[in-house]
Amino acid sequence: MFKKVLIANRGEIALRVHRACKEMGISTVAIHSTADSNAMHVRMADESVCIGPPPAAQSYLSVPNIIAACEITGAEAIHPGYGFLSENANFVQIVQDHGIAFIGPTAEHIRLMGDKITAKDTMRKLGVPCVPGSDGAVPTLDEARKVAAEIGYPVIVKATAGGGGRGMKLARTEADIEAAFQTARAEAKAAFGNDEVYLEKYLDAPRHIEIQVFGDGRGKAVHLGERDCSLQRRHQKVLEEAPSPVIDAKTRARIGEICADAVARIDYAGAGTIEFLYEKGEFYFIEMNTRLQVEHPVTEAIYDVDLVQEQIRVAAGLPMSFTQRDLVPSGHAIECRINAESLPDFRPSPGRINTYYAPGGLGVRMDSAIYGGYAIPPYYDSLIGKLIVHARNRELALARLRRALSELVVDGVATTTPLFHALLDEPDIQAGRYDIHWLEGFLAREES
Ligand code: MV4
Repeated sequence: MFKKVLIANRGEIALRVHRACKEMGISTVAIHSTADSNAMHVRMADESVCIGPPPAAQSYLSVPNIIAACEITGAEAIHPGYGFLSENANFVQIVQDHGIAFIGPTAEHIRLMGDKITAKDTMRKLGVPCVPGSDGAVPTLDEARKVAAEIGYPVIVKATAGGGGRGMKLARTEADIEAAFQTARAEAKAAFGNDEVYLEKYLDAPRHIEIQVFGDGRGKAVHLGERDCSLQRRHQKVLEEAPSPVIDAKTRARIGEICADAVARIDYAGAGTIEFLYEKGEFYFIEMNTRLQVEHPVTEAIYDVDLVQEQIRVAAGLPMSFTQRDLVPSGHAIECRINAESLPDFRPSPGRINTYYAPGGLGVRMDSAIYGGYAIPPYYDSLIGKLIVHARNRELALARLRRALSELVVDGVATTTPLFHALLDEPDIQAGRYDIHWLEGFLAREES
């Protein structure tokens, strides 16, 4: 096992990884920008290295500075967390070229899934159900017209290099296809330096359901069920839950086995998430994320596993600590993303926190790196904490969430906490009756 791990991230996820390391007897190295000298992830780590000025491009994204921090401290492995360099294949290659272990999948797997056409093609060949669409790239407007007529309107034009909602254009009818195609290409070129696009049948009102998978890199893999992440605003998840209110045990086993089998056959290593749109009882693959996700704690709660410790084990060449038979979900978990943003417009509200009181009690987990007196810097993501509750069933989890939210105190900056109180009062939320468009509709109704 590694003796020392460098955590190439900040905030709550850096702390999350630190905690996993300490329980495994591993010493930790934090990296930080000059804006984060007083951050909790730095204070809690065994060692820390300042790697640059506040802008992420010169600190948390600076590959040479991170490699240097490893060499200075003698860290044998890097955990990337989520965001920043976590899905950067070139970074993974450089890390390994320096004799450092990357806690995550191979550069090849990251590259494969980063190209959305290759990802979809690979998954389709592995037996994963996909959204009907073009076979690969659509190079010309003529070709786009032809494919769209075949699959039928509405269609969506997506960038091969996109993902997470970036570089997508909807064409409701034939009258929209020219603009959708040209705009998607132009935006993809500008954003990713790659104007390749593909077409899919547009699903009107699906849910976003993602399957957690985990591989040992040597042909063994398991699934840990699904998370329902349909409640999003501008492609940012707001609240996630597991299990999904609309997936039963048989459906979970069926899609879970398809996903576990797919990643086993490509020798996938570590944690991964296979994203689906789910509509009228059918799953449609859209993308795979080759990292630990923000919402991983809801899966940890119901499966009673530590996904970060498992990532570290596999990266160190050890077998997974469970088999599929060991993985039996129990109860229901819900996560709320607490952002330092002011409602109703979600404007970032960095600044000093006066008082912080974290909720607690049975079935409550608060993953956060804030503290009373901490100044939230304006340079990074506005996520300041995740409140995760777990209870025997969904109704009890909702009641526990209401109780825990009412205990939370973050004084001095605006947060998204009031939104969750409002959501808990909604009959649709109480009934689990929502799709990927529900939240935007709710927020529009609240505005007026
Ligand atoms: C779609 C879709 C409808 N049909 N693809 C947005 C993010 C990216 N991961 C995929 N996205 C979508 N792809 C087809 N064929 C609708 C969306 C979408 C969405 C998906 C998940 C969660 C929230 C969403 C909000 C708007 C659109």
